[in-house]
Amino acid sequence: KGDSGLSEVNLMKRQVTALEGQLKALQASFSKYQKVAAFPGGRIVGNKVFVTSGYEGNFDDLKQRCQQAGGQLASPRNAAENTAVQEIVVQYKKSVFLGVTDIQTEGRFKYLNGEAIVYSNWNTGEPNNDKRQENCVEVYSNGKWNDKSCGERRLMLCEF
Ligand code: 293
Ligand code: CA
Repeated sequence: KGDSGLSEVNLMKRQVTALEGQLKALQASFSKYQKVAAFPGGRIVGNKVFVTSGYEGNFDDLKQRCQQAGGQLASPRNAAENTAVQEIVVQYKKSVFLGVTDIQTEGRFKYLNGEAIVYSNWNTGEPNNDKRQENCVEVYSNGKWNDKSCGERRLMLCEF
């Protein structure tokens, strides 16, 4: 019986470590769903949740507020995610700013982490950089994208 007690302790230590990992993942997942449950404008698409509080502001303001909340501005990476964004635009009757800009290099739209966009849904004739001052992206109620001045105020939509 000498070292069997010790190995049982080691086994339990491993089980505790495994449970700690599972608990951490569960807590992260739960905190996302809590955010959706807290606001009427939440959408769940796969692993991602989109949440708005109804707040409106310019791009820098919205970007900072999503970050502060532990998320980032909505950055739809496929048609299903874009449809979820569109539904929220329709529900609130307000267009949103995406976490997509060509601030760094005109005409090259990127996510906020600097990655080139992998999906887009530009309206016909967009992006047109109207008056050479449109580096942000808004979403219309038909789900189509328009580049727009970052100084405009739009609905805040964060993703987690
Ligand atoms: C121009 C031409 C319009 C277009 C508009 C937007 C502004 O006024 O057709 O809808 O620009 O691109 O962001
Ligand atoms: Ca435009």
